[in-house]
Amino acid sequence: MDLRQGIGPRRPGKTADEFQQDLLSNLFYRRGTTVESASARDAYETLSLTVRDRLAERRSRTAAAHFATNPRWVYYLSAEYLLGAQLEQNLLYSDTGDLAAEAVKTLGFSLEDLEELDIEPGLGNGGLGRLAACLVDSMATRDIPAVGYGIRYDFGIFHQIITEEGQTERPDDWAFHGNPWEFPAPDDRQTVGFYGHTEPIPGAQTRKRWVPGEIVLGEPSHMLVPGYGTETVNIVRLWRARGSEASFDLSRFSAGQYAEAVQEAVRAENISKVLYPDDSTELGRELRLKQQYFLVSCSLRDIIRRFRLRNEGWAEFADKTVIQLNDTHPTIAIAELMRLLVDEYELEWDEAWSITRRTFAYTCHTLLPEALETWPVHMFERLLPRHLEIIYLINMLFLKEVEARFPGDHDRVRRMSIIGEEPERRVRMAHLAVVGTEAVNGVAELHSKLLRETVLNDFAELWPAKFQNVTNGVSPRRFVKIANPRLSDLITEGLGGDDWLGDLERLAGLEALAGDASFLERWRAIKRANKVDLAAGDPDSLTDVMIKRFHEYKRQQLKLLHVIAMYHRIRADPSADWVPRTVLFAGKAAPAYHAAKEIIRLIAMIAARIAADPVVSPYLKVVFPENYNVTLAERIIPAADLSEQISLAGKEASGTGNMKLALNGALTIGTLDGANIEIRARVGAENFFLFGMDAYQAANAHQQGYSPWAYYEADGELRAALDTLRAGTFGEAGQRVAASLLGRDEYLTLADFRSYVESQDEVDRAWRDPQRWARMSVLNTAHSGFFSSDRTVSDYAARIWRVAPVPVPKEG
Ligand code: HBZ
Repeated sequence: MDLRQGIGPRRPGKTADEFQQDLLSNLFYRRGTTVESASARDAYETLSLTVRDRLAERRSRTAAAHFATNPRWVYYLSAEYLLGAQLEQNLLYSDTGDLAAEAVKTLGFSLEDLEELDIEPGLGNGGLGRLAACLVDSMATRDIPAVGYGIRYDFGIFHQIITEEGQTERPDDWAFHGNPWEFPAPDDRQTVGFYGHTEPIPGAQTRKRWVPGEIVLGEPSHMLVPGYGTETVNIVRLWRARGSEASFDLSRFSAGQYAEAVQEAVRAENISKVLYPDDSTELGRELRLKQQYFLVSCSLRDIIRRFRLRNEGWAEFADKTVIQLNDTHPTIAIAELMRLLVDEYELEWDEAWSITRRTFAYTCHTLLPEALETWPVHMFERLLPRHLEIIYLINMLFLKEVEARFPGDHDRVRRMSIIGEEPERRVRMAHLAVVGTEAVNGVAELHSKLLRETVLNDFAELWPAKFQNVTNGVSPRRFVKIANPRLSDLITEGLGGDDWLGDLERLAGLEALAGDASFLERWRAIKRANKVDLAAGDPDSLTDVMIKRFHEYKRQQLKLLHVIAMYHRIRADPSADWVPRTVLFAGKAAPAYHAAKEIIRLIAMIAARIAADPVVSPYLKVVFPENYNVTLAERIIPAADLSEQISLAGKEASGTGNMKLALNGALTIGTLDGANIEIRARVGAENFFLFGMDAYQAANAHQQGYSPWAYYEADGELRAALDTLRAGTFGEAGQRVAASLLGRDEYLTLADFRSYVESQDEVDRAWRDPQRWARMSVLNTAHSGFFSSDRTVSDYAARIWRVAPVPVPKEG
């Protein structure tokens, strides 16, 4: 007899009264305070717990359904997650927004007051980290049994401060006040080794014993990831490094050596102390490799533990498990799984390799050669001696395969090796990722094509079927419904229901309204109201936004040349009928990326100069709201008229900001790069401002003797803009940016300038006809349904993961 039959936790109620009661109970019993003395933070924490309980109930049913089904699981391994603020999302996903708004009034606060206190776990740098968050949202929404694994950094992406001097950084102690959304799971902690040496095992061939020199504990906690319009609640499990009990040296402490007593524990805890703030430039620091292995080692043991709950042996492991590697950061997992299977579980090499290869899949997010991770062999050997041996063996067997297919092609063998020899021996993580997985995907059509044709060309020739495309997407819940409630209401009204939030292609129904003058009028009024809320500039001006990380390939400097050209034009003819613009930049630069920080400094200078100029400032304003993050993006995107997607063609893998902006009715000015191409194909060339060379022209330019000076000489407006910078009108920052553009101009900014300015003139012409602009805006939203991350997840599920949804029964 099941003693628990009929017994279980009291389920959170659905009525307003029950919500209210739960809120008060949580205030008394979990927060330990009273209505009379509750602070705003008490109220926020209490509300969060009350909402969390509703999701936790669904979580328990999800776990039961998954356990009963023993399904194939998706494990998403990512060093970064930019989850965004949690309260509004969880209110929406638990359908308790109205109940909560009523209930918190009894504590003396409004829901808006409490949302202000909601923190953002900034555990990522940019697009790659936010994509991970959108994908876990959509996996839950599509009822896919999945766990996201990551690192619980104590300090997330730095807090950015903008002054006239440019960017300064402050640490981001995001969980300083605690994190009510997190469940610690100390019983599932794991032990991770580093350093040390390997020993042969008598009689064994490939098996070895690894004796680590340092032991660190990984302690997990998880955050709930609810699906929208479904019962599923998945989790993101984040690991935090801890010293073991033995790492505290009591004898030293007793001798008064306090710092020495804790030094080992501090060393251990440093592993999850801080997120590396670089995107796409590798520093090659040992601590980063340590972080990567820490994530991988904890997660793989957890995955195996979970597999073992329902399965025996290894025969079914690869059928029940797919592990998606979010870029190369977790790629050491391939060697780690081999080590576990061969050394610890004593499988034969070939069997272990067959399991490993069938288990993993790899997503590449870049084309920049400097962003392809490699590690010095000597560092690898010191930190992970056994893994290096395993990689050598993988490589030897792999290169034999290459030789057999291409006899005598030694150059190809050298190019494809997992170990690069020049200028020093390094482990090429992307090669390991391709060799050790079943599928490799790029993140937009052009990107996947260029991967096959360029950086991974040799591999694509060897294994053409392995290479796939899965175009990125974004969560319509966070980036339309939550970010832009006014537009969401109008869309729901226009489409006669809110089904579009779970089936974004339904937005196409808006096309029928694009000719309806009163609908267009309301559409415009919403954009204006969103601009008033943002309060960045005159709400009647054209709000022109460039929001993304600062990187030379993204070409914020091209936008600046256009700003300077506008400045000159207005000064030359102040009484002409100029289209007023508010140019908004937001984004962070890696603290060590000097050229990018110089561009930020220059923006700050130009913004101040224009603001002080009575002739120009009525028509042109440059603003730079500091500390761009998911929360700020949710305020800017709904207010944008124009979306700047102006990277040099062939450099931006996909972009996802481009999708968020188009979905919110911004028109794109962009190059034929990344997902811009797919956006343009869907919204229509007539509703997209295209400029610039294509990826093939760009790839050949330098080889064909590209000279920035030739463009300088030939184009008077460009020359005037550059001369202003060179003259020091905008300080040393301006001079340095000009010197870089007239030096090598790596990203062909000058070559695309004229075409960009002409396209911007076209933007002005379109803006002068408000009806036309509004129509184009509606059509952008209407035809961006493809860019839902729900669709992205369905593509992964069908083409790469081969997983089926597991529906979770409703409360019964
Ligand atoms: O991934 C971005 C791409 O630049 C962007 O085009 C794409 O849309 C997005 C999602 O696929 N890549 C990144 O965001 N990369 C990183 O953040 C990064 C972080 C640490 C690294 C390297 C890259 O060491």
